Amino acid sequence: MNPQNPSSSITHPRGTRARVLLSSVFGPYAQDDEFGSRAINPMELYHNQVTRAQGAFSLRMFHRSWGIMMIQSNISAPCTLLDFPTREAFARELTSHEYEIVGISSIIVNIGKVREMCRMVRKLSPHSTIIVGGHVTAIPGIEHMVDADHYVRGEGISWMRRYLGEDDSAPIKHPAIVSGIQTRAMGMRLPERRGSTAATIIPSVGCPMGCSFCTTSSFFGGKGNFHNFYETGDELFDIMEGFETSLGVQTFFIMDENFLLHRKRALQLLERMKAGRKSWGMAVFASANAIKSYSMQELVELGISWVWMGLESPHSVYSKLKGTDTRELTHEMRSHGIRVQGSTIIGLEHHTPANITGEIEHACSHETDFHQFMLYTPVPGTPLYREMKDQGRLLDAVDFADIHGQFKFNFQHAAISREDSKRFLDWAFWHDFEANGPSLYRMCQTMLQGWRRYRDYPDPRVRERFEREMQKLRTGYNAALWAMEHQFRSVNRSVSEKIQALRKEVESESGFFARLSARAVGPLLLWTSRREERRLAKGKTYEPPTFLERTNWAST
Ligand code: B12
Ligand code: SF4
Repeated sequence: MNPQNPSSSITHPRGTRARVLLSSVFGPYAQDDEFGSRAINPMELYHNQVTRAQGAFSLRMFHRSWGIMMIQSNISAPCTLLDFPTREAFARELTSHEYEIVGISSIIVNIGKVREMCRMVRKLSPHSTIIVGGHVTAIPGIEHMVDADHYVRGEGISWMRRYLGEDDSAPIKHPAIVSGIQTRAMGMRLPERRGSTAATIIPSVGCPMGCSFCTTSSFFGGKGNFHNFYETGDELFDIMEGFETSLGVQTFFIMDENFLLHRKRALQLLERMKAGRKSWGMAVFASANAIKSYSMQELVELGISWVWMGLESPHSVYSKLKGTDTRELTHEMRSHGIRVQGSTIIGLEHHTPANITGEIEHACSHETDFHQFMLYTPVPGTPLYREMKDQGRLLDAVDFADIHGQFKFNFQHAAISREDSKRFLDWAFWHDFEANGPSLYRMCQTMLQGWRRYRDYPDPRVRERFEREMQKLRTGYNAALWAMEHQFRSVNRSVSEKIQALRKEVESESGFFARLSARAVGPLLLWTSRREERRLAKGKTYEPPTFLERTNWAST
């Protein structure tokens, strides 16, 4: 029995014959409502917490609920997966089939929706057993807040397998996941061609570094612990090669909190990629000290094209940053064609109204391609939360729906008020945009630097990857640069001039076709961007579509 989950030794009487419905919480999401949706908390990654101040230039896309996709792929019971349902779609599914088990996946902010979904199940499908899983179960006392039968903390595939009487140590089958859906930028939906979007690979959950505020680390066991789905580079290689064929992809979004920390696995993957002549690209999360344990050549040959890295402040105490100058590291990675997504925490213990603008300016001076800002937030389940609770510093009246790091403090900060926390956060996003320009432009800068450096590299896999990126720069991205340059003329002349200089560099490297693309498509993108700005000003929001997928399902 797993001590985190006292219910982990229980099995369902029908075992794998039980019908299972797995669902994410219902939408719409980007609106204020009584179930805990918030307009500032859309179901989007970039527009929620990275490029949200960048208007029409914000990168917009949705991501499926990978946790329940993983569970569905690894159980042999008949199973329906409902992703991003409306309340009506959830009710319809509950009444149109008999489900013995209903599993609801949620994070903390959406507890109000979990409560409502449990109420609906009790009413519409009273014989179903309700299982709640995902980060929401880290809320202390959740058993008294929602009406479910089991609350699954931590890793869910093995729990569900045990519950259905299956072998919980069987190899993990990775579902085919297209990482982003309905991507938009500059008022245009990007075409969803086969292979054009990266595939998501989930090698593990959790992170052994155990930073005190980190919710994913603590949820999967905290310091020193994590859960590996795939131990070796060989296993990862086989999965990636499979998706190269089935999805037609050459890029992968590696959803692992600290992929590069597992050096042996990463280097084994590199060996296989070299032997198999794979010109793959990879977007990864990694801490600065893990990145520093590789040479730039190793990173580039491994296909690392995008790194999400915590920057924090020069005075931070986290061991993942020890001895690393993150500004220098960012600059170096970009000069090797690796896009950097920095992540900065606003409202650390040492921040004061007097020093915080300086710290934000320092963060922006990294000139990352993308920059996430988050409020320092004690989230239920983390060591930081327990510390704040013991010190009596948690603010009682804060709704769980507002504890996500993009609104206001949920604790008493020594020097910064709750109201000011939001002002500083908003200023950080604005300042990064104002000082460094649109992320789309910054990405183009990095891509050009990478191509210039590696176009003649001896390893053809590397040359090919940068050539693929350059091909995008010569065409669509160059047109986007033209549009950004023109849009910024009246907004910020110096940013406009920088974009123009980059466009000219791209054109001098690429000649006629890049110029043609800029002149032919650029004006269209300028028009769609301006139209998008007007739509956004009127309150336009985007919602993900609903997905319904059945497995092991008898057709009658
Ligand atoms: C992809 C992602 C998203 C996607 C949405 C995905 C979706 N469809 O819901 C986007 C980008 C839109 C998003 C948005 C947000 N997210 Co988010 N997101 C992630 C991310 C990066 C990956 C999730 C994932 O797939 N992990 C891998 C899978 C395998 O793990 P898993 O989901 O935890 O599932 C496992 C277990 O939890 C369990 N399980 C899960 N569900 C169920 C259900 C059952 C029945 C059972 C038995 C078990 C079970 O089993 C699974 C396998 O082990 C995580 C970070 C992370 N590393 O996990 C953050 C994370 C989940 N997000 C988080 C947050 C806070 C947000 C936002 C509020 C943005 C913000 N301000 O940070 C918004 C909320 C949007 C909204 N309105 O709901 C937090 C949650 C914190 C918490 N404790 O609740 C996380 C942990 C990031 C972080 N470190 O702060 N997010
Ligand atoms: S290094 Fe990153 S993922 Fe790991 S515990 Fe710290 S914040 Fe979390």
